[in-house]
Amino acid sequence: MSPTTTHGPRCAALIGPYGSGKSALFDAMLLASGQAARRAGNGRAHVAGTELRVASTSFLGDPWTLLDCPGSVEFAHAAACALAVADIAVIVVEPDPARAPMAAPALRMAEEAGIPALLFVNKLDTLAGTVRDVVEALQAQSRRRLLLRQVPWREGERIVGYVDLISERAWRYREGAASEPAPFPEAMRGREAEARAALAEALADADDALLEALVEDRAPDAAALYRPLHAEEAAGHADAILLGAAEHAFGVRRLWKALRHDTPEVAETAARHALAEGADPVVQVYRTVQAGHAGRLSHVRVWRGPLKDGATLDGQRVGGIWRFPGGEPAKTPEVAPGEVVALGRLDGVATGDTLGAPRLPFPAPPAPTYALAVEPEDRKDEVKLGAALQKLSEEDPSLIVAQYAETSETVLQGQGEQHLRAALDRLGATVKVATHRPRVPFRETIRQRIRHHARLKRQTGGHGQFADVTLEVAPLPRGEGFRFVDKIVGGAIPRKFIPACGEAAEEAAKKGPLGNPVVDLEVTLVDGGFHSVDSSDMAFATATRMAMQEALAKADPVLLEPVEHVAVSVPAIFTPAAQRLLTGRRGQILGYAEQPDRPGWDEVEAMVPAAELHDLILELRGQTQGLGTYRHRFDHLAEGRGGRAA
Ligand SMILES: Nc1nc2c(ncn2[C@@H]2O[C@H](COP(=O)(O)OP(=O)(O)OP(=O)(O)O)[C@@H](O)[C@H]2O)c(=O)[nH]1
Ligand SMILES: [Mg+2]
Repeated sequence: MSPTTTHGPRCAALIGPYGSGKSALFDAMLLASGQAARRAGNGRAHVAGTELRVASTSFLGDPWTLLDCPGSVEFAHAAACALAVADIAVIVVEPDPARAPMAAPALRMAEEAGIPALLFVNKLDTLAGTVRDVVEALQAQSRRRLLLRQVPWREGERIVGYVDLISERAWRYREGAASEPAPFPEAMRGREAEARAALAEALADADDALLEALVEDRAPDAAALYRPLHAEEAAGHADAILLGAAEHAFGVRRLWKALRHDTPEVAETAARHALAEGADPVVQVYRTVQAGHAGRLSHVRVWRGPLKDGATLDGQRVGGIWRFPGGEPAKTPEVAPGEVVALGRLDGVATGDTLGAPRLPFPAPPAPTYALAVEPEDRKDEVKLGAALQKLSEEDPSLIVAQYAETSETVLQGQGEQHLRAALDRLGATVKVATHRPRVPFRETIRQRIRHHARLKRQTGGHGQFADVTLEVAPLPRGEGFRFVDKIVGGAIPRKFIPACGEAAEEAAKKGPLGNPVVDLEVTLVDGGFHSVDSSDMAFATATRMAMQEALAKADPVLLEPVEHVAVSVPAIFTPAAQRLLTGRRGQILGYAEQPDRPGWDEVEAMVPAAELHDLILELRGQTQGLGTYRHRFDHLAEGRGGRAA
C-alpha cells in the first residue's frame, strides 16, 4: 500500500522543559520516518540543548519539518521563535507529577502563541505512579483542557503497550520498532472504559451530538469522539496527551499519526496569523545563524510560495536556498509553501522579519535577567569586539549589547550564564574576551552644608592668574540632582566669569571625594574677588574646582546606592523561598499577591539594592526548579552602608 497524500509541507516544534527528551524524540521521529538522525554524543548522554535543530523528513508520504528546541529557560526565546512559524507544538514532558510545574512555561508559551499542541508524556519506561496523576498535575498548569488519548497497558510492573481510547484498540510496544496490534487485554476493560468516559465527558461540552449520546447512555463511536477532539485542538481549547518513550521508540509512530491527522496546513496557520491568501512568496525569519563559509543564513518558514533561488523579496535577493533532510543542509533551486528552509545573503534582514508582506506576529525578546561586562583580552580588538557583539544580537534578539558611559563598560545582557557563555563561545577565534560582573553605578552625596573659600594666585613670569571664590555646598532632597545658584552681588566677581564658575562646579561634582558622581547637591556662589588683569575664565574655573574639592570632602560625604523595584514570579509553593532569597540580598519585601493571569503563581515585590541583583536570577532558578523569573526597574538611590562600592 503506497499512501498518497493531500497534505502540504507542515512543521512541528518540539518544546518542553530541560532534559525531558525532546532531542531523543526528535531523533526517534526521524528514525521512524526513515531518516537516520545524526547527533553529537551517543543516545543516553544528555547534551544540554543550547541551539535549535531543524530537520525535514516525510512520514507516510507527507513532507514535514521538525524543530527541536532547547528546553533550558535561558533559551526559551529560541523556542518561542520556533512556535511563531510552526503549525503545531509537541510539548514533551516527564512522567512525574512532581515535575509537572516545569512544563508550565512551555504550556504557557503555546497558549500565548495560540498554536495547537499535543503533549507527549515521555520516558514512560520510568513511570512510577499512575498516568492519571501525571495528567492531573499537568492540568493544574494548563489553561487548556488536557485530554488523555491513551492509557498504558501494564503486565505486572512493566508497561508493555497501550490502549487507544478512541479506537479502543490495544498495541504492544516493541523495542526500537513500530508497535504491533494486540488482542484487547481483558484485565484493562474497567480502567479503559473509565478513561474513555472521562474523555467523552470532557468533549461533550463542545459537541451537542456527543452530549446527547452521553445523556442517553449510548457509548459514542470513534468518529463521535474524534470530531470534537479535532475541533477543540484546532481551536486551541484542548491539547491531547499521548504516551511514549523516545529512547525505546515507544509511541513514536502513534505520535506521528496524531500529528498527521491533527496538524493544520500551512495555509490555515498563515490565516491564523492573518496573512491573506495569494501566490506571491512570503517568508518569515525565525532564526539567523552564521554558518561559517556559507555566511549568514536566515532560517525561514515559507508562508506562501513557491520560492525560487535568486528571487527578490522586498528588495532582498535570495542567495541560495537550503533544505535540511535529516538535519543536513542540501541546496535546492526552489521550495514549496509550508517548507522550512535557510536562505543565504539576506543581509539587511533580522530574526522576526517578514519578507513579501506586512510583518506577521512574532514574539518580542524577553527582558534581560543576567548581564556580563565584556572586554577584549587584547585592547587592539576593541572595534572587532563591538562588531562581533552586534552580530550576536542580530542572530539572537534576546541578547542585548549596551554601552555604559558612566562605568565605561560594554555589557552583554541576556537570560543567564549558559545563554551568555554560548553566545561568547560563538565569538570563538574571532576575538578573545574577558568577562566580569558589571559595575553598579554608585552615586554619592553630602550630608552637611559647608562654606569654603579658595584663592588662586599665581605669578608666572609677566602675566599672572588670579581668582577668589567663596562657595557653599548643601545637600538637596533625593532626586533633585545638581543645582548651581549665583548670589554674587556688587560685582565681587564680574558677571562674565560666573558661567565658568558654574561649569567648573558641575564638572567637579562628577567625581566626588568617594570617587562617584555627586548628586542632590546645591552649589551657591556667595562671594569672591578678582584682579583687573590677571583674572580669567580659566582662573575662576580652577579656583571653583579647588573650593569644590575641599568643600565636598568636609561636607560629610556618603555613598548612594541604586535600589531597584523587583517583582519576582514563582509558583506559590516557592513564595517563602523567594522572600527569603530577597531578604538575604538586603531586600525589603513590599508584599506578595497571586497573579491574576497565572493561577497558582505569586508575585513577590521588594526593594533590592542593584548591587545584589547580578546573579539573583541564577539563585532564584536554582531554588525554584528553574521556574522563577523577575522584573526590575530603577527606583531610588539610598544612603549606602559606607564604602560598599563594587
Ligand atoms: N528512560 C528514558 N530516558 C530517556 C527517554 N528519552 C530521553 N531520555 C533521556 O533523557 C535525557 C535527556 O534527553 P534529551 O533528549 O537530551 O532531552 P532534551 O529535552 O532534548 O533536553 P534539552 O534540549 O537540554 O532541553 C537523556 O539522558 C536521555 O537519554 C526515554 O524514553 N526513557
Ligand atoms: Mg535537546
